[in-house]
Amino acid sequence: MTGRVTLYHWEPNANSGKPMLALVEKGVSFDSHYLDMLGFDHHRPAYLAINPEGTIPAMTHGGRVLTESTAIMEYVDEAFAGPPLMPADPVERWRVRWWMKFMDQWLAPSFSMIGWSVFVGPAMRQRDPAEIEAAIERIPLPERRTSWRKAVYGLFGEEEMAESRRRVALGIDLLEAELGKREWLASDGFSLADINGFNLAYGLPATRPEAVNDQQTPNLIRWLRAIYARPATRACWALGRTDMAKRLAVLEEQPA
Ligand SMILES: N[C@@H](CCC(=O)N[C@@H](CS)C(=O)NCC(=O)O)C(=O)O
Repeated sequence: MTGRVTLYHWEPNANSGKPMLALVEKGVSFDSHYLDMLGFDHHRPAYLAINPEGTIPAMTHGGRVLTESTAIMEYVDEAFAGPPLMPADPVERWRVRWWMKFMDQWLAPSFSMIGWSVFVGPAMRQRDPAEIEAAIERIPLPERRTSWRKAVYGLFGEEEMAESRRRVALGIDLLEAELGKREWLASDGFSLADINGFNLAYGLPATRPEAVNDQQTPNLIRWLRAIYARPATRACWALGRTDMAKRLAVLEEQPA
């Protein structure tokens, strides 16, 4: 399959950052189409014509439209030349997929709930309530409308927030233990599991310095620094337009 690649993405972060980093690691040139998520760009007709669900990211390759960030990464790895981002060994491939499923299904929603509650919600409450409510009404997926309302009106329950905090703490412990076993998360080579995990965890040394630091989580910090040092990661994070990307600056510091 030939044809231009266009990636519709927000900040290099979470689901948007996954296919971004996979494309750059593979050396695939692509048109970057930045969507301002807090400006509701992804709910406008021009983007809904590409992804009717109105979630980010999406990628077009020639006439194909691809959605779902992890599935897009696997497509990128298989459809293009460049360094392989999946190991050859079946057990290591299983481990990559185990980690990606665990992160996508179990851990990322908890990171997301905390992020939406402490970042998206307060940012939205600075704006005109009528404008925000009209924007929420235009969201195609009912479950996303619910999440936006919970974030904007501060409706995340204490129980669900506590469960999210528990999962993030457990996720940190599991990553630290796994990264004590080998250089990269799922195999001896850099893989899609590392791209996935970095997009989830890169902000932790800045946002949770008491839990993620050289003393308590040396393996996790070593791994984050190693990924941040890769030219592809630098190139990707340079595409960020908000202050979110600045959280990476902590990774410039070397252990004392
Ligand atoms: N499972 C999808 C989730 C996509 C998703 O929910 N993306 C978030 C951004 S990380 C989004 O579009 N949020 C904005 C919204 O729901 O309006 C994937 O991995 O691509």
